[in-house]
Order: sequence, then structure tokens, then C-alpha cells
Amino acid sequence: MIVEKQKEEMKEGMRFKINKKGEISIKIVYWGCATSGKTTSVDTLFKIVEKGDSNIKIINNLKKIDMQSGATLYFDRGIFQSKIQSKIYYHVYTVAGQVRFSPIRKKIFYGTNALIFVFDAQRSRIEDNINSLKELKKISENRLISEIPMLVMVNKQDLPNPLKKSEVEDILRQEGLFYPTNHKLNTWNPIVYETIALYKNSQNIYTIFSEMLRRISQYMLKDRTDFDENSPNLPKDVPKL
Ligand SMILES: Nc1nc2c(ncn2[C@@H]2O[C@H](COP(=O)(O)OP(=O)(O)O)[C@@H](O)[C@H]2O)c(=O)[nH]1
Ligand SMILES: [Mg+2]
Repeated sequence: MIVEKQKEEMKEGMRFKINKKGEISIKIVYWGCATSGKTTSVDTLFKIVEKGDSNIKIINNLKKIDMQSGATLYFDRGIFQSKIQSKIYYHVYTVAGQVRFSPIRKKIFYGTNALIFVFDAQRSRIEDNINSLKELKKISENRLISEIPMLVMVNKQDLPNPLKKSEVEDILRQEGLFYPTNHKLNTWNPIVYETIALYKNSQNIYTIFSEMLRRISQYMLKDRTDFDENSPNLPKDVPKL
């Protein structure tokens, strides 16, 4: 059902959904292993935006589909609208991280325009994180970074001895998702943010989302000939999202 809907009018390049009224829907997905903090991150993001003072507003609150354990059953979804370009909507999803929900994750991935990967910073979860990353790579058919902007959270920094940014960059490098300086995709390497998703002491949750909106607008232009990959400033005619 979801897949069918998303097959509606797709654009070339960054494949956004555009409806007859010219409204653009951009799909942003939070991905990662079970209980890494995806739902909490998006929940906190909504609470921060609700307080006001950002360039986006809430159109549709986060709908959560929980199991009794509190884990996400299928996916969560909420929608923001850009205050600057009222025709631009951001559809934010989280996936269910449990291994057995792999077929559902594949469906949710369909039509993804941007991806935020949520590492669990607890060292006991390193393997789960890596397995989730490997599954994502497979499902995305090598379109991450080259076509789909990707940013990374190392979440739960409030817990003792958390994984740090440089360690996660090493993992990304091993998985071929972090390019050396001489590579043409180096500019688009995922930025790794050390985060706390819990609302009461949240850290970097809004920052990473707004950086993603900035990246999305850069990716809209990435394949244009007048765009200099080495200094990715927006040309003048690019809509500010
Ligand atoms: N200490 C701590 N706990 C967190 C953080 N983010 C999420 N959690 C907790 O981790 C558990 C799983 O979070 P949830 O968002 O449901 O994970 P999801 O499966 O990735 O959606 C919950 O008990 C959250 O309260 C964080 O930054 N720090
Ligand atoms: Mg969840």
C-alpha cells in the first residue's frame, strides 16, 4: 500500500513526490538497531519544534505504533511543513529495529530522500549497530551518500563510557560509508553527531535535523554543472528550505 502510493509521480535525480498542487514531499527516515533511540529522537524533535522558533511547523503529529513493550511495531510517522517554502513538506519516519521486521524496513525505505542513522552508543550494542548498517547498505543498493544524504547520531551519550564520534567514523569507513579526502564524495561524508535523545537533557537533536534540511537542498543541486562540489554553497536560485 505504502509502496504503491510512493510510486506516484517521482522526479528524476532526487526523487521527491510532487502532487498536482505542486506540493513536494520529502521523506526523511531514522534508521538503526532496536532501542537505539529513533522514536525518542523524533519525539524530542517534535517537542522542540512545538516550542516554536524554527523554520518548520508541525502539520501532523508523530503517530506512534507501539508494541506492548514500547518498541515500534511497524514505523512512526510525523509531518512538518517548511515555513519558508510552504509547498515543501517533510515526512519523518522511524523504522522498527527488531531483526524480524526486516521486510517492513525494506518497504519503509522505498522512496527515502534522506537518512539519519542512529547508533546506540553503548559498547554492548556495537554488533547490533553494525548489522543494522549492513542491512541498510544492502537495502539501499549503494545509493547512500551518492544519492541519499546521510547523517549519523551516536545516541545515549549520557550513559557511561559511550562510543564516540571518531570510533563511529572508523566503523563507517570500514563499511565504505566514509570517503577519503581524495574521493569525489568526501564532501558528502556523513557528519557524526554525539547525541542525547531524551527530551529533558537532549543534545544535538534539532541540530542534526536542520543540518539534514540544509543537505537536502544541496543534494537537489549536486548534479548540476554549475555546482562546485568542493565548495558546496548554495547557488542563488536554490530555495532555502
Ligand atoms: N539514557 C538514554 N536513553 C535513551 C536515549 N534515547 C533513547 N533512550 C531510551 O532507549 C529506549 C529505546 O528508545 P526508543 O526511542 O523507543 O528506541 P527505537 O527502538 O530506536 O525507536 C527507551 O527506553 C528510551 O527512553 C538517550 O539519549 N539516553
Ligand atoms: Mg521506535
